[in-house]
Amino acid sequence: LNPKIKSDDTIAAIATAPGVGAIGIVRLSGEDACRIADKVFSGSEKLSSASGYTIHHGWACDERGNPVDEVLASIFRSPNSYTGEDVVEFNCHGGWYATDRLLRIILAAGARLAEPGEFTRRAFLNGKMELSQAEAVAEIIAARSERALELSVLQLKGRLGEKIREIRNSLLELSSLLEIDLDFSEEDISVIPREQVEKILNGAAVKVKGLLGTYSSGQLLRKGVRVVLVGPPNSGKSTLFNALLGSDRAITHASPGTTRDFIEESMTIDGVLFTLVDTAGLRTTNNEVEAMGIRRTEDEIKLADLAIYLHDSMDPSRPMSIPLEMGSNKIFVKSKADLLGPDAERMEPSAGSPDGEILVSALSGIGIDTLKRTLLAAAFGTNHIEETGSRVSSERHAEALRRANSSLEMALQSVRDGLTNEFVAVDVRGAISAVSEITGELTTEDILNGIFSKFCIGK
Ligand SMILES: Nc1nc2c(ncn2[C@@H]2O[C@H](COP(=O)(O)OP(=O)(O)OP(=O)(O)O)[C@@H](O)[C@H]2O)c(=O)[nH]1
Ligand SMILES: [Mg+2]
Repeated sequence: LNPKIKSDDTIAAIATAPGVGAIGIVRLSGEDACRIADKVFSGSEKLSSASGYTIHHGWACDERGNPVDEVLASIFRSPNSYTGEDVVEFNCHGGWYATDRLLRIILAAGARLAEPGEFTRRAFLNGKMELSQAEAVAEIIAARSERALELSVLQLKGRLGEKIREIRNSLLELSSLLEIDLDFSEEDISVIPREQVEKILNGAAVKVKGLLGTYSSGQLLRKGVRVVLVGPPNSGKSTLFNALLGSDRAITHASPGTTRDFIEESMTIDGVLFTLVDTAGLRTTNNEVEAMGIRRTEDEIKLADLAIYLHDSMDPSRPMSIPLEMGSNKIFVKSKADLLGPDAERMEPSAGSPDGEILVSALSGIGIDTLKRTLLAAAFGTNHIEETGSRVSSERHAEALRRANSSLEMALQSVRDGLTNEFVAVDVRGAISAVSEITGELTTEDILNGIFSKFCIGK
């Protein structure tokens, strides 16, 4: 089932982002990496005879010997490289053209353009890293906040893998005990007492559930928290949006119905990425364009992780009633607190007060910090961030853990129902397969394609 498909091709790709920059990197990996590199490299020494962990200065030249760029070639020898194969990394000049030109002469010299993620896929297939670590590489590249980076780095260091291996090892042990037990079943001896089976199963189930419990916060830390600002026209949504971002991004105006389309921008609070969405004010309108904007607001509420409902402090009408199905997590804000006079500051309720409104003034800044703290608390609970440690942050891992969990539940049920070990063993094997998919002890071509196709070329 484990298609350790190895391709003999030597692959090449640009590893740096296109655009103006000091250095560009083109890398090669495969058996012929040094030989192909030598065809384009002219320096004092042949790269084919260079040893690993050495750097060589020279010129990259095209097939007619014309210099293309001045380069440094770093040599990594199998198995001590990222992919486990021979790797050559050319540092050339960055920019729009130089790196591209170097890649083209390398391809002309016999390398094949790498598929997205193919370097990392080879690293996994050659046993350089677990599958969850390979995924962490892509997550580090995609990280857009300190917390997202932190989480991915922990995964790259193998923290998640360690926990998965713990679970897997205990279940493998149990599985082999159950197998032995099956061999003796004719003779009516039990090698392993039922209580012990139950204890091991419970232990694994607790760990699996523990990991699953970290998923919602893990996912929010990785992807960021989407927060939509909602309220009647003129309640100050756009002004608050700007105040939270600290920039004059959205148009604000005294006339209601200013914002028509939604606008989104990102910010961080405490290293966590938040995407704020400013929307068209909700009201009944005959204006077709405004009505279209309002429909988009309703869509945005459904998409968001959190919704801030604004109510103008000066507005005598009752705060808008919110349809139940809209947005799971709501924060209520009384806007324009400065208009309430000098007492407003004293009236500010503490963060997270149950269904209390937070008094905020986008103009004077009253309540902005409270609102930020409330956003963090609403997304993660009050002591979320203090507890560090690895979390499950990918749907693929969560889905595998859910399967492991239900297999363990079924195994436990079989034990409680007094069924024979045969039944227990089947579900234990199911749970082992599920957790093995996370680290990649068990994998399929489909799983690998799903993971690596999302990578960028050159990684
Ligand atoms: N005094 C005071 N005025 C505010 C405050 N926030 C917004 N306003 C004013 O209220 C008016 C409406 O503000 P916007 O931010 O455009 O309101 P909105 O909710 O985005 O309105 P629509 O886009 O029309 O739905 C503007 O004249 C703002 O200057 C505040 O904190 N204090
Ligand atoms: Mg607006």
